[in-house]
Order: sequence, then C-alpha cells, then structure tokens
Amino acid sequence: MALSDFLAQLEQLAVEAQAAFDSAADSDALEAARIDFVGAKQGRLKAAQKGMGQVDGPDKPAAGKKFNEVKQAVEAAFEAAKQRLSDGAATQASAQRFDPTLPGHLPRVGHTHPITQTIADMKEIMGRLGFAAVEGPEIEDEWHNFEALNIPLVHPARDPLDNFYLAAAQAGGNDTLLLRSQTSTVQIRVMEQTPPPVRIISLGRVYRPDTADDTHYPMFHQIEGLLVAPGVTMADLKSVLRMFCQSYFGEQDVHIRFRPSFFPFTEPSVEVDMSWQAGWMEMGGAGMVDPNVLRAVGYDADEVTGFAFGLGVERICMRRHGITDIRNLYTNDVRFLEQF
Ligand code: FA5
Repeated sequence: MALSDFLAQLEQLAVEAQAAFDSAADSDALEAARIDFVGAKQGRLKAAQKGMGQVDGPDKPAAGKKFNEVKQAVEAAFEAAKQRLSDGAATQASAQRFDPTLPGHLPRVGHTHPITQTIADMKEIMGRLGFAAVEGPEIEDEWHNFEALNIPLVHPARDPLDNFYLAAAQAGGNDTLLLRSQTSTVQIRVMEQTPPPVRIISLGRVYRPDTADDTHYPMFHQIEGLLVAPGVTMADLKSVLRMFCQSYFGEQDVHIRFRPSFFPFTEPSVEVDMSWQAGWMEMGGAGMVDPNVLRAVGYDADEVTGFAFGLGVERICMRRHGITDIRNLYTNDVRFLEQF
C-alpha cells in the first residue's frame, strides 16, 4: 500500500473518531464509540495497525510515526469525552440534590375565605383613614352588651328570644353572660380605657338567633367604627363612610342613604343603606354617640362628640362580589370558595 493512502486512512479515522466521541450524549454512546475505534479486538485503530504491515518497507517508519500520533489523538479524544460526561452528571446530581437550608416554596393551597379577605381589606382601608383596629371578646357581660350602651333592663333588645344567653354555671360565675349581639360592645371597652380622642374600628363575629335567609345568618360579622373628639359631626360620619365605600367598592360614587332610625346609644341615629342592584340594601346602623354613653364611660359630653357605625361585613362583601345569598358564605362549597 502506498504511504499516502495509509496516511489518508489514518487522517480519516482520526476525524471520525473525534466526531464520534464529541457527539456521544451518554456513557452508552461513548462506550459504543470506544469499542468502534479503540476496541482491542475489532477496533478501527487495531485494524489500521494491522494495515501498517502492507505499507512498503522503506515507508514503514513514517507510517508507524503517524499511526502513533493518531492513536494518541484518538485516545485523548476519548478521555476528553469521558470527562465531559462525568462533569455533566455531577452538575445534574448536585442540581437534583435536596438542600434543606434553602428557603421553601409553598405551592398555593386553598383560597382565603371571602369574609377573611373582606375583613383584611376593611382594616387596610380604615387604617389609611387613621382608624386603629382593636379586638373585643365574643362572650360578653350585660353591662357591655346592653347597659353601657343605654339599653336598660326592660328593653326588648334584651329578650332571651333575641340573644344567645349562656347559663351562669356554664359561664363560670354569677354574672349573666351572652354571645355578643353587636360589636358596639367594643366601643365601651375602648372608651372605658382610653381618654379621647378615640378613632378605632373593631371587626368580629356577632350572634343572633335569626332565621337564615338570603341576607341573614345566626352568626355574622360586623365592623364597628368609633370616632370621638371635639367637634365631630354627622358630616364626618358620612364622609368617612363614603371614602370607605369608594375605596372598597372601587366606584366613584357609591350611593349611601341615611334613613332616620333609633339606637339607644346614638342620637340622632340612622340606618345606612347602599345602592344595590336596582334598589337599596341595609348595610348597618350609625349615629352620633349618645351623651349618656359618653358620660357612662367618664367622658365630658360637653367637651367631645363622636360618631359610631356598625355595618354587616357579609352584606358589604356580598355587594362587592355580587353574591345574592349570604348562606353561600357558610356552606363551604369549594366550587363557590374557589372563585375568590
Ligand atoms: C346594630 O347592630 C348596631 N350595633 C349598629 C350601630 C353601631 C348603630 C353603632 C349605631 C352606632 P343592626 O342590628 O341594625 O345594628 O345591625 C347592623 C347590621 O348588621 C345590619 O344592617 C346588617 O347589615 C347586619 N346584620 C344584622 N343582622 C344580621 C344577620 N342576622 N345576618 C347578617 N347580617 C346582619
């Protein structure tokens, strides 16, 4: 065989071996290429080595030299490919390794209940208007639920049929206790402990033995608002309610209607209605804090005046989301809850 032919075969082998090792995507492909090119029995290098015997005698040293160069290049290409695959496997393994020190990712499970969302939104909006959120107990005594609110013993609002009284033994004392029927109890608790000015809201559950229908439920939530300071008027009350509504409903002009009403602890008193579909929905009660209430908590009724309001949280939530039956909020049907 002519030397030039032999050298050309070696060049070709080197190029093909390099390409095969470079393109091996995994260890199986690399092993197949290794057997093909450097395999001890059938490998193409081995075959080339045998072919050297056919080269003319004087050309043999040159053929041997070239063979050794190509052999080294092919083996180096194999080693490089082996290293590349093992580096890749190490990187992949470290990417998959569980590192307990990394911050976790909680997938979203479930939804915030629309009432919880409404309460959070209300706190946020009223907070921007300067009202601090305070808590009060759900089990109340008669003083905070009635007397301090100017609701005397004989008042029909205290009827056992309209309240959830707790048996004295169950309540653990002699005082008559009940599940609070309104969040106005918190007004008293705050004013008893805080000198004016006062600017608070309180949000929480209240209980009444009402029959459930599309706008009533025996357990529901109220937001109570109270602002007491020198010179507070009904105009402030309406402004605060309008600003709240504009923020919460995202509407430029939510129609709010005040209807004359009566609450023993406010004078004058109003029912607060808001436009709802083609008509009106009663959202709550409000008024100017009765001077008797201010005096009952030790305030000087000649120095300060105040407004108070108590709105139904469910009804406000219903208006915003177009919910037409309050019972949807409490049946825990996930098809309903998933929408929030
Ligand atoms: C009161 O509870 C007064 N404490 C409100 C108040 C506060 C007046 C401060 C003056 C000053 P009323 O009983 O009307 O008022 O209830 C207020 C709102 O609670 C109602 O307008 C309604 O939106 C909601 N509400 C009343 N009963 C239910 C019920 N069973 N289910 C759902 N929401 C109700």
